[in-house]
Amino acid sequence: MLKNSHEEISILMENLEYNEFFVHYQPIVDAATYEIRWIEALARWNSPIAGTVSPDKFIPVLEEKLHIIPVGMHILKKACMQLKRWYSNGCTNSGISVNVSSLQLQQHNFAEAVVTTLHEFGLKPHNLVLEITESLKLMGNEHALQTLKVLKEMGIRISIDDFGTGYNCLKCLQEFEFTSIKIDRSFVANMGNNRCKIIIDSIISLGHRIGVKVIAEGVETIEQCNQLKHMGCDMLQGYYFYLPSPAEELSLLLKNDFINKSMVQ
Ligand code: G
Ligand code: MN
Repeated sequence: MLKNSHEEISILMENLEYNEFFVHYQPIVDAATYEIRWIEALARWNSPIAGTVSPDKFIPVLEEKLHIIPVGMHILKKACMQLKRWYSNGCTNSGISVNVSSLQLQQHNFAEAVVTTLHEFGLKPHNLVLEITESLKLMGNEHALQTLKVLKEMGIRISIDDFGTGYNCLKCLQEFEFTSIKIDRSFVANMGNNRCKIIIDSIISLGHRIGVKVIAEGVETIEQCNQLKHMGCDMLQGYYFYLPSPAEELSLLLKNDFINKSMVQ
């Protein structure tokens, strides 16, 4: 019986086929209106041997083996293709948010590859957000910072993911003008704790004082939702609103939501 340990996943990944990876989609909503602003593309892996493996387990192995570079691009392309499809079917006007590893940013041609992908699917830079984690590896890497600057100047939004968990988060904010901050879901999960609430409140004020939008991820209950809105959080994401779902499931939901909205306007 496979327990999906780091070693076992490493072995499974030796004969990797990129089409074993697929994408689930989870909306990010406006905290005031609950309208869908962005749809995050979340990588999923269906190993022919081990079945579905959690991203918390397979992403570190992909990074270690540098597979994250082609797999990350594969996910970006799938996500852009799906967004194009939603636009063509009149399902939504939200943009797509894609996770990017700092290892991808270190590639010399990453910015060009992103532009080529946007062109390929007829999308505009403002339709795309790139979510960056692994701040530790990002800072001090001039090429990665330069890549981010180039992408941002083109109009692509850059979000810092899992904020509050990396050692260098504040340094990141000093070195690069991110467009938004995503508060890590571990803070949201512990909002019942007063210290945690103060930390969230402080991240929101900090974000607003430096002119960035603040998103809370991992919102699972109405209490968390109301408190985050009360604290002035701009956008919310989590099981309380939408579970990560296959594109087809979200298509139906987006279409209905979009039709309802256009009828009111
Ligand atoms: O690192 P990043 O924030 O991109 O990771 C997102 C992961 O969090 C996804 O794999 C997704 O399935 C998961 N996720 C999304 N919403 C929730 C939630 O409300 N609670 C929890 N525990 N996990 C969530
Ligand atoms: Mn993310």
